[in-house]
Order: sequence, then C-alpha cells, then structure tokens
Amino acid sequence: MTQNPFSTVITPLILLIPSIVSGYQLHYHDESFTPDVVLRVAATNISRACLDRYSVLVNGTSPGPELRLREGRTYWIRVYNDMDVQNLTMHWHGLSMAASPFSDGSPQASQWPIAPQHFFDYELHPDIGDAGTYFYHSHIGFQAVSASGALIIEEPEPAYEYDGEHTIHLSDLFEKTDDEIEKGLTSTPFVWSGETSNVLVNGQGIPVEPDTSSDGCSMATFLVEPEKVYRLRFIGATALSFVSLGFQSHNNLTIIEADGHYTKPFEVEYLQIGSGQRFSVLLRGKSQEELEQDRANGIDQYFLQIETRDRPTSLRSYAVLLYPGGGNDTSAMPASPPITLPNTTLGWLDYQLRPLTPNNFPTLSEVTRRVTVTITQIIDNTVVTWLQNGFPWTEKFPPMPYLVALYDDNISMFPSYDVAVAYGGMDDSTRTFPAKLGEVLEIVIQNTVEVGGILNVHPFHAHGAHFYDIGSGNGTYDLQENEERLKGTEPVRRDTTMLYRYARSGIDGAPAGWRAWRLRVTNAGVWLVHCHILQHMLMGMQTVWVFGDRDDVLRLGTPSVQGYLSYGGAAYGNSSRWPTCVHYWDDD
Ligand SMILES: *[C@@H]1O[C@H](CO)[C@@H](O)[C@H](O)[C@H]1NC(C)=O
Ligand SMILES: *[C@@H]1O[C@H](CO)[C@@H](O)[C@H](O)[C@H]1NC(C)=O
Ligand SMILES: *[C@@H]1O[C@H](CO)[C@@H](O)[C@H](O)[C@H]1NC(C)=O
Ligand SMILES: *[C@@H]1O[C@H](CO)[C@@H](O)[C@H](O)[C@H]1NC(C)=O
Ligand SMILES: *[C@@H]1O[C@H](CO)[C@@H](O)[C@H](O)[C@H]1NC(C)=O
Ligand SMILES: *[C@@H]1O[C@H](CO)[C@@H](O)[C@H](O)[C@H]1NC(C)=O
Ligand SMILES: *[C@@H]1O[C@H](CO)[C@@H](O)[C@H](O)[C@H]1NC(C)=O
Ligand SMILES: *[C@@H]1O[C@H](CO)[C@@H](O)[C@H](O)[C@H]1NC(C)=O
Ligand SMILES: *[C@@H]1O[C@H](CO)[C@@H](O)[C@H](O)[C@H]1NC(C)=O
Ligand SMILES: [Cu+2]
Repeated sequence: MTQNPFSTVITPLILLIPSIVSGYQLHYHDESFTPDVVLRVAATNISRACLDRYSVLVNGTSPGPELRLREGRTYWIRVYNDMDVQNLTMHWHGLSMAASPFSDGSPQASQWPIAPQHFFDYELHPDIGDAGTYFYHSHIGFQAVSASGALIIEEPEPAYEYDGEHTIHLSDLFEKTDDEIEKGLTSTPFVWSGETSNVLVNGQGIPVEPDTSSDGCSMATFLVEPEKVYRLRFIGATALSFVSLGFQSHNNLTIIEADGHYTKPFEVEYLQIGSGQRFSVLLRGKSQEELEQDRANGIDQYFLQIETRDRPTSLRSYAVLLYPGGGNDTSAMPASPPITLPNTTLGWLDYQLRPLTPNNFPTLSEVTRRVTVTITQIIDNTVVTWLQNGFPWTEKFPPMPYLVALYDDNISMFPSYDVAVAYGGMDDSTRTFPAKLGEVLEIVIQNTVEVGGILNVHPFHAHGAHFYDIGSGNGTYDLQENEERLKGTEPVRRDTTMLYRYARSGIDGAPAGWRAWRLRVTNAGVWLVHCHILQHMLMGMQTVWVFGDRDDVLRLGTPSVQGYLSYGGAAYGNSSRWPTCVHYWDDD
C-alpha cells in the first residue's frame, strides 16, 4: 500500500473545474483537496481474544479508529478500499439526515460499491441536535463483523454533566471467515454461520472456552475515579448477538441517550443491546470509603458482565472497571459470574423512555397511512430465505443502485406509488416501499413463526430517518389496544428497535409478535430498513424505501452526478485518478 498514490502528475480525461449545476458545486478532489478524515480498509489476518481470523479492518484495527465530529458542520471522509477483490461501502449508522444523497453507504440502494483499489469521498453534515453516539461500518456482505468503529457527534455543551466518558463498542467474533459465512448462508446446501465465539469489548477479550490459551490477549479496561460521573457510550456493533449486560457492584445506571437522541434520565440496573442500538448511561464511581470496604473484602476491581440472549446457548464475556490503585487483572474471568442478569428480554424500555425535549410525536390522527411489513421464512432446496411481504431483498437483487437508476432515468426501477398503496405498501416489481414527503407513516413489522416452528429476535434498523418507536407486543398488532398503551407516554425517536420473540416455538407461519413505528417522511432519497443481524441481511431480511417523488429524490440535477452513475465512475478515485464530487452542503 503506497502512502501517496498520487506521486505522478495526473491529467484527468474530462477536466471538471468547479462548476455549478442545478445549484450544486462539482469539485475535482485533486491534491489541493484535503479530506477531514481518511479511513483505509484492508483485509488481513488479525488475532483478537486469542483467535486468528482473516478480517476486514479499518486502519488496521477492529474496531477502527473512533471518529469525533462536531454537529453543525460539513465533513468529507475519504474511504479507501485497499482490498484486492472485495467491494466496500461505509455506512454512517444513525446519522440518517446527515448523509448527502450518495453518501449513505448502502450498496445497490444509494451508491455503487467502492471497487477494489478505489476510494470514495463521503460528505456528512451532522446537524445541530444530532450530538450523540453512532458508529460507522461497512454495508457489504459480512464485513461489518469487524469493519466498524465508533462515531461520536459532539456538541459545544452536552445536555448532561459528566466528568469523563468511555466508549464501549461491542462486537462478535466468529471462527469462520466472512467468505465462508456468506457462502454458507446463500448457497446450497445452506450452512449456518455457527454461533459467535466471543462478544468483544473495544475489540478485546479472552477466550470464553476455559481450555483455550489466552496468552497475549486481555479484557478491555475502563478506568474510573472515585465519585466521578462518567458517560458510558455503548455501541451494539455485534453481527448477531443481542446482549444483556451490567456491572458488578455498580447497579445505578442512568440512561440519558438512545440511538443519538437524549432522553430524560431513566435508571436501570442493566442494559439490553441489540445489533445496531446505542445507549449512553451515566455511572458514578464509588466513594473512597466504599472502595476501601470492598478491598477489605478482597474486591479491588469490578467486572462488566455481558451475556448473549435469545440464542440456543448463552455466551458470557467480560471487561473490567478499574480504579486508580486498585487491581488490574485483565487475563482471568471471575470464578463465578458476579451478577445475575435477567434471562428474559421482552419489552425492555418499551413505552418507558421519554425524550429530553419535546420531539413532535405524531398523534394517531396525523397518521396518513399504515404499512405492515410481514416477515416470513421459506426454505427452498435447503436455502433459507427471509421474505418481507413475499419478497427478499439483498444487495444482489437490483442490477444497479436505485438512486443511480433514478438519475439514469430508468423508469423500470422507479416504484409505482399507486401500485404500492393498492398492495399494502410495497411495489413488487421494484421491491420498494414508496412514500411521499409529508406523509406520516405507521410502520408495523409483523413477525411470524419460522419453518420448523422456531422463532428468532430481529433488531430492525432504519436508514434515512429516526422513527418514533410506539412499542411492541405478542401476536398481531392491534391498533386500538396499542393506542391505549400509548396514553400518557412520550415515544422517543430511535433508529434500531427489537422485534422480540414471545415464544420459543409455535405453528409455522402463525403471527408471532410485532414492533411498530411512526415516521414523518421528510428526507427524500432511497433508504434501507432492515434487520441488523448480518446473517439475516444476507438471507434477505432487508427492505428499500423511496421517500419523495421523482423530483424530490433527484435533488442534485442529472449532469452533475454522472460520475456516480457507473461502478468505478469518476466520483470514485484510484491510484491514477482523483475523484470528481458533488458538494451538497459544502459551498466553498
Ligand atoms: C487512518 O490511516 C491513515 C493512513 O494510514 C491516516 O492518514 C488516517 O489519519 C487514519 N485515520 C484515522 C481516523 O486515524
Ligand atoms: C491468514 O491465515 C490463514 C490461516 O492461517 C492463511 O492460510 C492465510 O494465508 C493468511 N492470510 C494472510 C493474508 O496472511
Ligand atoms: C462488486 O460490485 C459490482 C457492482 O455491483 C459487482 O458487479 C461485482 O460482482 C462486485 N464484486 C464482488 C467481488 O462482489
Ligand atoms: C442514580 O444515579 C443518578 C445519577 O447519578 C442519581 O441522580 C440517582 O439519585 C441515583 N439513584 C440511586 C437510587 O442511587
Ligand atoms: C493495567 O494493566 C495494563 C497492562 O498491564 C496497563 O497497560 C494499564 O495501564 C493498567 N491500568 C491501570 C489503571 O493500572
Ligand atoms: C432463567 O434463569 C433461571 C435461573 O436464573 C432458570 O431457572 C430458568 O430456567 C431460566 N429460564 C429460561 C427460560 O431459560
Ligand atoms: C433499467 O433497469 C432494469 C432493471 O430493472 C435493467 O434490467 C435495465 O438494464 C436498465 N436499463 C438501463 C437503460 O440501464
Ligand atoms: C405469545 O402468544 C403465543 C401464542 O398465543 C403464546 O403461546 C405465548 O405464550 C405468548 N407469549 C407471551 C410472552 O405471552
Ligand atoms: C483508475 O480508473 C480509471 C477509470 O476507470 C481506469 O482507466 C484506470 O485503469 C484505473 N486505474 C487503476 C490503477 O485501477
Ligand atoms: Cu433478523
């Protein structure tokens, strides 16, 4: 990998000096252009928790470097695909209103993937009010199991006071490679990925199997000082795992943020985090007296205990909370689990969190349309596929990204709103859910029992908008009943919430639990709504939503976007070509 791929003089084929097209500036990002952040993505062998695995890494580590951006300004993030074979995109998880039209990082939805040995300049603009906890991750195949990192949006004055903070990034560690997992899940015979072998904290951990050598690996540590208040930013960057977690002897955790939005303080003893979810909690360090008392009883450090839920077996892993002058043993798990975490997960926080400031929750009378997304499963020649309203969606489905097709005037890929409305929300031929700007949707994700009578949980994530979460329940969604439950509550805006399983088994195809959201449709574009479990995504559990009609979506004007319309097009740089990019927010 060369540090400076641009050592030779380059003559672009088409010289595109800043020009204004439809009000947007087109810029040639040559050496005079300095991105705010550079990320280099490569695939290599890496040992984590004493397991060697060929993994896609951002800047050589997993998680990749933590990014800290400020709200209210524009950033250019240059992402290099230094891999030889694999495609890449980078998604800014939760920054739904902050990505310029081609910058959301969803392959075959908002952009062509970044071809091997190419790079792409993402333009982000976190708005005032977006301050919070996010993460970035690849959106291709199974890459996000390792290719992810914390993305923190900072504000001048946080809404809560604290003395310090720690980021707690959770990820899974699979023994099989991405390639083996992808092939197994998508070809005949179907082969499951296997279960996670560890839940890592900031990429660290020790083997969960006690007979495995843990030479050279250790648990993550978090240093806290007595009586100081810390903001702990939890990031659910797991591929599969839905975890419950809590701290030994520190059971007053105050939730202050969920998925990038502040909440009123809400005290809990433990957290549940599904793939894609984030929470900030305040934790106060013990007093000097309490620490001394504990030390007299032989306790000089405290474990963060993490347990997976709703899988065939529960896996337990740890990190360590340290105090100055206390113990610092990061190589051995406790002889027995220091805390007991509830083994049920149903309905956690539902109807309970409140927004810190009024958030314009749409009442039932404002709802213009209800769309039910019914999830079913089929098995065909051993291959297991998830369907939404009868169809799967994966990045392999559309021949080109929808946004590209729309700019290319390819009418066959533009959804018919009328067809969709007539058939329950989805236009079958494009497999998209269109909505008009100004609509207030109620989206119900309705689960059904899988083939063989089993059930799974699904963390559902929305790109493009934060929805108002209006709860979940068993069986089939009942509007009147839920409206009763919503009385006196103030739903918060989230981007990932859980579809629980209310039983371990049932009758194939029977309704088996729902999750409901309300959504003000304001952000024109092409957006994915999908289960955040990477395996399920590969098995078809994704949907595409098109917000706005043609003119709303095509915000940039056709001539200016040419470089975005082909795989490896002029908006994508490589070692002999600088990219030409539309500046959506940046007007310099
Ligand atoms: C990632 O690595 C590149 C070069 O290796 C470096 O220039 C860049 O600053 C790094 N990015 C971050 C966020 O640390
Ligand atoms: C990674 O490790 C595997 C198994 O040990 C080995 O076959 C492979 O060549 C290694 N790949 C690289 C890029 O080092
Ligand atoms: C990369 O993406 C292009 C465009 O979608 C596709 O044709 C190609 O097969 C992909 N390559 C791999 C290795 O998946
Ligand atoms: C829990 O912590 C919060 C914030 O530090 C504090 O306001 C509250 O009084 C504590 N609750 C208990 C029961 O100690
Ligand atoms: C704990 O030990 C590790 C490794 O020995 C060291 O890097 C770290 O600074 C220590 N931390 C504290 C708080 O003592
Ligand atoms: C939940 O945990 C308790 C012990 O803590 C155990 O007795 C019970 O069987 C568990 N329930 C399930 C459904 O696993
Ligand atoms: C338009 O999209 C369809 C897929 O829906 C594709 O088969 C066709 O080749 C595209 N046409 C053009 C001109 O790109
Ligand atoms: C959910 O409904 C199913 C089917 O009626 C029932 O078997 C199951 O016990 C219910 N689960 C809960 C937690 O109530
Ligand atoms: C860079 O992209 C241009 C245009 O697609 C292509 O002609 C050239 O071969 C590419 N260079 C490399 C090193 O891939
Ligand atoms: Cu799922």
